[in-house]
Amino acid sequence: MRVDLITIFPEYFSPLKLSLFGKAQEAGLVEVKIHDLRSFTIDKHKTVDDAPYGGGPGMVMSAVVWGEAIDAVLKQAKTKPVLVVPTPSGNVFNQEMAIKLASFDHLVFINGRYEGIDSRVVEHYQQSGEFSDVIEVSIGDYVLAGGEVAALVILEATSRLINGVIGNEDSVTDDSFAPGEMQNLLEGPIYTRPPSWQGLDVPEVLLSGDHAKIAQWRKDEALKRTRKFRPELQA
Ligand code: 6GU
Repeated sequence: MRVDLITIFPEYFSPLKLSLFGKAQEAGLVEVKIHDLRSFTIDKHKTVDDAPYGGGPGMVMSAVVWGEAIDAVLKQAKTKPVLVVPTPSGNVFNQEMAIKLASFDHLVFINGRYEGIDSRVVEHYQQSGEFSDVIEVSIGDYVLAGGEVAALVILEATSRLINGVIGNEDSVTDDSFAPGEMQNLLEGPIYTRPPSWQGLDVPEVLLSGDHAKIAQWRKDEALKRTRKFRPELQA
């Protein structure tokens, strides 16, 4: 997968060098390019924003500058990419969306700050046909200062679903929210050695070696936890 990230804060994406995502890049499974939005400005102050039409607080990011940056990324594209637009006013991100994003071979993230990006940017690229899809996505019901952290969240959830990125494929299929047996169940408690710690013992059943009984116990515990924290998932 190829990922382009456009931002006024390229340093926000330095964690992508680490851990699974870093290894995925070294292994050639993911190729990431970070672009500084300011390098596409034309004035000497490198302005990326302006006051909102109609008044109101804050500043709006310029469609002109974003258009230049996005067109430059499109020129380098080998296949039609998907445009991902992190915004608190998008669809709420979930595992199903992560699975969908993991199936594409090129994602372009445009990461706005301030009050957001001039709405004509999304409208234009929805119409132009240069992207196979334009996806506006929120990571939850709260407001961040910009899209960068949301893009990191989306990329972490997405990249671990790409074949070869995770060593143990089972840990993907056993995920809470993953389609299958455990869909709509939160994962229950987990333990490793020692068998007793601070007076707390690992549940007997996990030491029994009875795999059917263990699977049933895990399902029961998952159900208990789901009823406690996320009853709406069961409905
Ligand atoms: Cl994607 N962006 C911003 N700025 N705030 C958010 C968000 C995204 N998702 C939730 N809050």
